[in-house]
Amino acid sequence: MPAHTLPDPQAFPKEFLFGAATSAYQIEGAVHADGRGLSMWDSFAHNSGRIADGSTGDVACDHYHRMESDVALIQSLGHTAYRFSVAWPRVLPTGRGTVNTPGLDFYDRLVDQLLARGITPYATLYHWDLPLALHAQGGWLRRDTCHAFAEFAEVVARRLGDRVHSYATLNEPRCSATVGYQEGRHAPGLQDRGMALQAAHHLMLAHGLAVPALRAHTRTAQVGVVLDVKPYYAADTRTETTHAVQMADGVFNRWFLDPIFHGHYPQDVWQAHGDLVPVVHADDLQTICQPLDALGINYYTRGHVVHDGALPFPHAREVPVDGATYTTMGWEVFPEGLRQMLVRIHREYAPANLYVAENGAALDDHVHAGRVHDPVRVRYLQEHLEACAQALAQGVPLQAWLGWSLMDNYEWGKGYTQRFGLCHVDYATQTRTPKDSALWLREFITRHRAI
Ligand code: IFM
Repeated sequence: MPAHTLPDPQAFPKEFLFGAATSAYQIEGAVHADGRGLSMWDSFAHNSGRIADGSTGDVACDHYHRMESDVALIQSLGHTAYRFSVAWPRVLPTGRGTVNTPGLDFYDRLVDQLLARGITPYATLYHWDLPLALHAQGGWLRRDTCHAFAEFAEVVARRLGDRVHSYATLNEPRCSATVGYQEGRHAPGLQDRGMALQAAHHLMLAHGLAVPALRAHTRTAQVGVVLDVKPYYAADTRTETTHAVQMADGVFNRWFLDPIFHGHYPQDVWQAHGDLVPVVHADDLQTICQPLDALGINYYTRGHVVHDGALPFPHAREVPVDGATYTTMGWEVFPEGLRQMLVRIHREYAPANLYVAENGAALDDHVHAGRVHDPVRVRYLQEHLEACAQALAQGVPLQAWLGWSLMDNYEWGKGYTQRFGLCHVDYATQTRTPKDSALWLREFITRHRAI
């Protein structure tokens, strides 16, 4: 990519949508309000001792009580789309059975508010808040959880129907499975690769079962899934490193893309997992491989790796890149990777539509005299939107770009230590302050709408 080219609004089709994304547990708070049940994240945040600042999502951004003003904020930022997630335990407090009407009403009102303000709703059904009661019965290690998820999907689609433009069954099944069941940094905090592979399989099966459940109650809404993707690059020329790059790509990207779009697991990685491969029933891959209307991808950074035999499979150690910019997550800013992943996914998996469901940077932001100067994020947005424009020019059917995140929020195992928002949140007062990046984005969207 040429050094820092400003994106041209005209490079995006007229109907292209720009907005931001959030997820329920990260912003809603109100964990005991109106009959909400507990999720495994409530339990993990309170009891695991593994949250960097010891915090929980009990209050978060208090969005549950501030939804109307937050939607007004979204409109004031010029956004034309908004991606949120539906908290499963708010709708079905124990995971299945009786619907908690006030919980479902909340999302009904949210969708109405968005539509009334001309903002296109994108809804994700599972952004990691598995009902605690289901977790207690085995969670994603238990096959029956997949069927419970399909029931939940049906409940939501029955109520929200075609008012939602685009449904995603899952957000980042890779992260749910790997970080939650293998690395132990996220709920449920387990550290077992075999369990992670079984959880990943069940998550994808849940996706496959939920797709027809969503379609049964919608006519025009898009149905799809959101995957986190990351391109891998070799940091040296050793053959072992080339192999580690291939395996890391297989574990992160192909393990999910191949079953969902091609109906099979990648054979090279399947063999490398040996005895740890998941239990797969006869029709599972057929169920997982549903025709989809759209794929959302979450893109943040790349992996720049060398082979390191001392590390667990895929033996890939991330090494720093001289001169690169890093966010406070320690993630390299690498916009070219977004263009490459969009083009590659279009060519190898050919989803009917693509959208960037998350893309953003955590930085050390502060409010000074009512302003938040975040030049690194402004540039991050400019460069990643330019990457999207280039992907469009290469024929990628990209429909929307959604930044992560609308506002600073609960960054899971890192608590409130990371600020990803376009809007700064003062957690003591719940004041939202649009950062310079949000103002730049508003200007960009305004110029696009004027086309
Ligand atoms: O905050 C998360 C989000 O919940 C899922 N995708 C990555 C983001 C940043 O880590």
